Amino acid sequence: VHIVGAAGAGELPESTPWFPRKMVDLDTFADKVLEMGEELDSDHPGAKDASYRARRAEITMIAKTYKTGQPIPNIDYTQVEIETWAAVFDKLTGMFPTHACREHQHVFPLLIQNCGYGTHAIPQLEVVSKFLKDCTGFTLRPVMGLLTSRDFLNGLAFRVFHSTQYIRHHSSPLYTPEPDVCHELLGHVPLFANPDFADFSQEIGLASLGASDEDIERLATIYWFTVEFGICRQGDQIRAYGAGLLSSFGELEYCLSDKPEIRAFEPAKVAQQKYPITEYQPVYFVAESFKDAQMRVREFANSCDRPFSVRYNAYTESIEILDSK
Ligand code: NLE
Ligand code: FE2
Repeated sequence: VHIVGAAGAGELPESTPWFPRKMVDLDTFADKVLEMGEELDSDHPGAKDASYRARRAEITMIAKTYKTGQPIPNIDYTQVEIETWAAVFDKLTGMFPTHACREHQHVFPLLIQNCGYGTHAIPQLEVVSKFLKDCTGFTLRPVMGLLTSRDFLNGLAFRVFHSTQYIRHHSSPLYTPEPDVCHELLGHVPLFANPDFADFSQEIGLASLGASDEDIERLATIYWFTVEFGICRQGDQIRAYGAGLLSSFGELEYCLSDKPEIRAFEPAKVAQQKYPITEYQPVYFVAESFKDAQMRVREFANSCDRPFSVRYNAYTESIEILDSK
């Protein structure tokens, strides 16, 4: 294995899409958000609520100006926002014991003890990010809304998770098609505190660096059916580990019912699966364990047509290019 030097951009094939090499390169993603982000879709429950829109704009300003290394500014959440959070929190914590995977259940009490999880307040990203850093080296970065799949997945290579800070509209606590702070804090955060899951997520991120558009599409689909909507076998039961399930009490109930179709987690097949983004998933894929899923994703990544491989150097917070392929 030969490591191409840090200034080795010229040594990659010219057709290689740009990708972040250093943590600070993530600063360039800040204002490249997709439609559903900055401007709300017309069927979004908050679309016609002017004060909701103004509040979102206020909160997303933080993400717009955030730079690597800065503490994430706290938000002074309003009473209405706290009530929405409390309703979601209450409902979901009642379901976690019977629906969430054991890794999620293991971490949840630690979040209550260390990060202010509870119904009285919405936990702040900065506190949560520090907690995750101690657990697995993952950190949070505020984001204005949906990034492109490429940018979002590239962040995971650095163990950086882009997280929204605003909350869903108070009229729809049960389900929202887009990420919000309930989704990030109740769905994603507990899993990123688990070492195997952190490795698994970073594996997808590393595979995405400099990948072709087609491979980004495949990796984003795998991400969708694992990190967002994954279910896993635990003993003789099936449990949810995907954040989109763990933050929606409507879909959490539904995904373990006999209504959806369940298939085995085989990345090459998962990568081809079409999916809706504004309603419950018709199909879920069941992983045997995070380690097993990671091995399968690694195999899949090796089958992608990228002429180099990469590894993350945590000491320098940068990507090393390996020309071993
Ligand atoms: N449907 C999820 C929820 O209501 O929390 C959000 C999914 C974001 C991909
Ligand atoms: Fe998510």
